[in-house]
Amino acid sequence: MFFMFIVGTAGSGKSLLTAALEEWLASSEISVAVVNLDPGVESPPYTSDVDIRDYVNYGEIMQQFGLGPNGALVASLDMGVGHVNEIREEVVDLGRDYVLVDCPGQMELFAYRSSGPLMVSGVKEQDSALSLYLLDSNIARLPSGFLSSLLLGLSINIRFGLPQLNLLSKTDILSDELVEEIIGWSMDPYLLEDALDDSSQGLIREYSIAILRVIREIGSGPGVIPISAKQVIGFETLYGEFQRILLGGDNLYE
Ligand SMILES: Nc1nc2c(ncn2[C@@H]2O[C@H](COP(=O)(O)OP(=O)(O)O)[C@@H](O)[C@H]2O)c(=O)[nH]1
Ligand SMILES: [Mg+2]
Repeated sequence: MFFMFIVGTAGSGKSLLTAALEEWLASSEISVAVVNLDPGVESPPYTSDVDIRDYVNYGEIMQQFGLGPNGALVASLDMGVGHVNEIREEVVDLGRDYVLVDCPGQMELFAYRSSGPLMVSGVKEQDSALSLYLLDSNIARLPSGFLSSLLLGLSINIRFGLPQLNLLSKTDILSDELVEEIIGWSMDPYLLEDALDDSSQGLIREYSIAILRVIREIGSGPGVIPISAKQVIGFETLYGEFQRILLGGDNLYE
């Protein structure tokens, strides 16, 4: 079994990508299961095979403990960790090759509290896994937005410790030229530095350039993969990357 953990900021397109990727893989005769790990989601755009909402009731937790949306998500995830073995068993019983895991919207709660990484390692156990990190085109279209999305992606990588693909989501809202420019930023930090130079000033520019120096040292990874879940763009490239990483045992950040 190959696990794909789909992560990104709220609204970056995780759930729609999960739905579109499931459909695409299934239509290519690849066996696929979908797991929803977001306790707070109301109506995801797919039918999940395994769902954390069968184990924890977000609405009830919110009421019972008088919590707001974020507090209730934290509590739900903490409780969900107690059921991770059952969730894993359900997934194993399905016996599919690919498992798409749609992760909670509030990424900072999922990634930075211990429940998120515990959930990830409990669900995948010894199986191969990677994370698909979404950079939202709405944010990454500006050099400063791209840089901050990239940094968030690095911290996700550190938290989960999985091989990671960085995807530029919703590229259908950008011109082809801008998509190419953003790919350029992701592959060559000097291009991003030039773009930052032109678009930001003062302290922000100084900070950004200093951060870029660090990124240059650790390596910026293999570049973002442009996709659109809405228009089913980039899935073949994505699938090629899955094969390369999962079958080749390639760790992108080593
Ligand atoms: N234009 C466009 N919009 C998208 C795409 N993917 C998602 N969206 C929209 O972005 C919003 C958030 O998507 P969703 O999948 O719920 O994001 P999540 O919070 O990360 O799960 C919804 O209104 C989607 O219709 C895409 O590829 N293109
Ligand atoms: Mg979602």
